[in-house]
Amino acid sequence: MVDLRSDTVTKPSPDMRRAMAEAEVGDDVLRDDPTVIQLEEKAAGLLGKEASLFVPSGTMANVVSIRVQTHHGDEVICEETSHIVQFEVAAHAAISGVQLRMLPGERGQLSPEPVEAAIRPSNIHLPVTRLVEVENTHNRGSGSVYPVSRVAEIARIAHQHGAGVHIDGARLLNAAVALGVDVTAYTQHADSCTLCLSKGLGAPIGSVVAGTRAFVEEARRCRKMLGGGMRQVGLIAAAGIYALDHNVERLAEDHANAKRLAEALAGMPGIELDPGTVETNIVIFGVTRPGLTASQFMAEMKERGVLFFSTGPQDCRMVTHLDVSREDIEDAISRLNEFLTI
Ligand code: TLP
Repeated sequence: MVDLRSDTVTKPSPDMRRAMAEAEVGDDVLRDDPTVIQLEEKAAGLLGKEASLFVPSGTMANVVSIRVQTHHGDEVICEETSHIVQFEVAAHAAISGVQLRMLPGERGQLSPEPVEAAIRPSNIHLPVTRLVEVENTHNRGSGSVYPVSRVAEIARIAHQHGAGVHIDGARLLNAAVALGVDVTAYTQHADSCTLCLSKGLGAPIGSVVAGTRAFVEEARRCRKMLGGGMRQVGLIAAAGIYALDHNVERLAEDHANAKRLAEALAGMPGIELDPGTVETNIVIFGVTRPGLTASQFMAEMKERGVLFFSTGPQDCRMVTHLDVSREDIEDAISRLNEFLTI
């Protein structure tokens, strides 16, 4: 099976498992786990922030970030296909009581002018625009990478109007590697940012959320409130440290594999795809063969050993990651070709 469902499907390598087995641990709710502290310091340094917090998932990272920086009844500006809107079980309405103000974007990206136009003036009838959220890379935007200048301009506008900026950086290192920039080129503009260790970086569990020391202390209380206070979790944090030490630069291989896959798919009958849109490790394409839906295509290819998800009635997503080699990609390409050229 070539598993292209998500970069979340990676399994810890033998070396990563060894690091986990050998981790020093303690009760992290009591701040006694040296491995978690090491991971949090390392991630804060990487992201150029005062502090960071280890959380179980990217969803919880977004939840605590938004909860800490908003009040019930506030508004959060975001792009309409962003993960916080589509795939977080309405957590931000349910837990933070915020209204998401969804703006249309281009391949998932907000533009500065509509953000500025959407910021609410002070008026007794209106909610307060408290936060602007940016997702980079953008999942449904087929892994699109924000230009650094665009994030800087959006943040300048938000801050000028008294709103904060949150980056959903589940795949932020993919963006940094794709552009060949330091990740702080983005994070310096954000009040809070997340990073998933369990996606392209290959750890089995976990994300970090970073910001000022005061923000992270509040985020820690919020994590506890949500039941996310973990005990001897250095076992898992060790995988995160291993991932940051070994699996960042190699994201470029995933990007090259996604590009190869996209270029091959674009030439197959019944597929609509501009390979120019593939900047990182996510390939989203249309299925145009008459009578074939995306879910039928998915089921047919599962039979033939290639796994991926449909993302709409006629759209599919394939994601490359460190458990998929170039040979696996070539193998998937020939199986896809075989089916589509029948
Ligand atoms: N994305 C997953 C699914 O939830 C769709 C995937 O397979 O791509 N932000 C972004 C941009 C994400 O893509 C995801 C996960 C999250 C946050 C949430 O992370 P987890 O799954 O750890 O809660």
